[in-house]
Amino acid sequence: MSPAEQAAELLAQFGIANKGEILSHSPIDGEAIGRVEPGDPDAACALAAQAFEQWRVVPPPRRGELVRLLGEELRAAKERLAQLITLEAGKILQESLGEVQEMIDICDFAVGLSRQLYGLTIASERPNHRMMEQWHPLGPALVISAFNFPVAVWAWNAALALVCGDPVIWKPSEKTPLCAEAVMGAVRRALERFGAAPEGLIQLVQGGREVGEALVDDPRVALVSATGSTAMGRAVGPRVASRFGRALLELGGNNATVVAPSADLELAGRAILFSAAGTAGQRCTTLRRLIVHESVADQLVERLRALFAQAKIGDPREPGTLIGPLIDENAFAAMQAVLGETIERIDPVPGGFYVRPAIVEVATQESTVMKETFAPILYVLRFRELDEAIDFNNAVPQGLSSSIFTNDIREAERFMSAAGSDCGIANVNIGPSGAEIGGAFGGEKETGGGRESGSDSWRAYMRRQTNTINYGSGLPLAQGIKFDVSP
Ligand code: UN1
Repeated sequence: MSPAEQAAELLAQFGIANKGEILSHSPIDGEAIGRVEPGDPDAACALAAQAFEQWRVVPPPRRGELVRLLGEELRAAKERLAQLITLEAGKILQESLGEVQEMIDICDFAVGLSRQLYGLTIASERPNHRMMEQWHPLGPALVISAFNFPVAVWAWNAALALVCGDPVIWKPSEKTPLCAEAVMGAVRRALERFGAAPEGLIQLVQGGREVGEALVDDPRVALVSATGSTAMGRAVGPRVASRFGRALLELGGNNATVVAPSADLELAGRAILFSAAGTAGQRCTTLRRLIVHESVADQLVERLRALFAQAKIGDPREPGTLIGPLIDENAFAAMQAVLGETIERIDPVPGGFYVRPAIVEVATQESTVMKETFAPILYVLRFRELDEAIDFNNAVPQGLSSSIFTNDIREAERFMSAAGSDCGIANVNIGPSGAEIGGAFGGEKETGGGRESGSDSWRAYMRRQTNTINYGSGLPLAQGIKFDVSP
């Protein structure tokens, strides 16, 4: 079945209207697979602001019930939603299933969290005083998501925002509008079963840059959580800051893996294949730089060349395919700009941009090595001392993810220490990609500093209030200040 035929079937099953000005294409063969209507940013913000008035006073565990129902709907839709992700984003079905599972996992996490939005009690320096902090809902949260994780990153944000008491507005990538429509089908079913949720609690606003900018600039949007390129973040961050809104940015990565002499090279090889070539090199956590000890470099690179040559590239719907197409011609052009004539294009399905992942040995890190090219290019760099490897790891402007392969506990600990990797994620004996939802996800420097998903990332979706309560009859002042009129 062609992607267009399969999409028509899936859209009918999801009850998606399939009309409007915005056209979606499948990277599998480049053909159009559906249409959606552009949204109205102003109307969405007005409705979200109204919804906030009601939702913020719903008890958090009750808010969690809505997210629990959403998790159930996603479980029921998992297979079909994964098929649509594969059609529209081009990732292999295994990875699409994993993406939907990531949504289900964060729903489960958020349900538990809905009873654990803890504040502190704090020792007061004053007699008969008590201090505490409370976490209150923040306001409407805007989620800007990228094509490469067309639904999971929305779920990370939406599940947390909803239990935290914030309405959600979603501006998905223009490249993956249908996946968003399908998720909204699950959202609608969950809302129906839930019953009394305010209108406009969860909204989808389709559109391009102007729509995104109008939403980002709207003062009714309390939090802008944006995932995408560093260029996008550079535009969004200052706009939000200029109106004193809150921004949560998850931007580009330029992730490295260090392979030390004691590493299990078989394990490292398999992990590197997944991290560097999986999702056709289009994850923000994709491994882009391999920093390998000179004593094992030849052996590892030879093994990787063999693995990269064996990996089946083709239609991501077919079992056995490990690498699907690049998202579009621009992605191919960006890869070609780096590799020139050496780029290996293959043609399993006419109309799509399919490439063999490339291994490029470099002596130093400069020009394109310092940049994130959203395509499967693995630069290989050799080192002698661990300190040098850590310096290489940290020398790029981005700071998302990193990992080390070693069986030496001192090396592993040094890599994770304050003087080690400067990234938001630092792993041992696994690659830099494929994080679980339980940890905080995000990174430093040009990656934007935001943290999403697990741990205490929920705090970004709430406002903190510090309370001091005097239960005595005196009025002692903080810092022992005396301030009174004499009797
Ligand atoms: C992204 O590419 O924007 O850790 C997110 C990972 C995935 C999420 C990637 N769980 O690779």
